[in-house]
Amino acid sequence: MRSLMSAARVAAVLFCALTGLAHAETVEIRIDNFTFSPAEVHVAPGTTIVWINADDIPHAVAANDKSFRSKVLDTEEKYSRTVAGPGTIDYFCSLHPHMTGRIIVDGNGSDGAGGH
Ligand SMILES: [Cu+2]
Repeated sequence: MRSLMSAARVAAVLFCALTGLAHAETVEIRIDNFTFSPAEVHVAPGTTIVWINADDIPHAVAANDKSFRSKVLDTEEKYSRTVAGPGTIDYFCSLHPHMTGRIIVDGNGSDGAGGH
């Protein structure tokens, strides 16, 4: 009994350590009025991007380089994608190609990456 309890405790601590290491950040991009908002985001590697269709018509998300493509999202539907990077990911709405957005995945060291 006692060993079972401590095993559970170790598992819990391990879980915390792992999630901490993963640095799981989430960035939301809302789709509204034929616009990705914000249209350009700067994120750290490992960030999960969540697109939410807040428009009353369907939209979809597709990478220019075809690395990902969502299904058609109805109102309030979501699509998420974790980006590795570093690099720039340009994407568009496959139903309305004039809708475009950009994800810039910055390197780990934040110094020098931003600048003014
Ligand atoms: Cu669209």
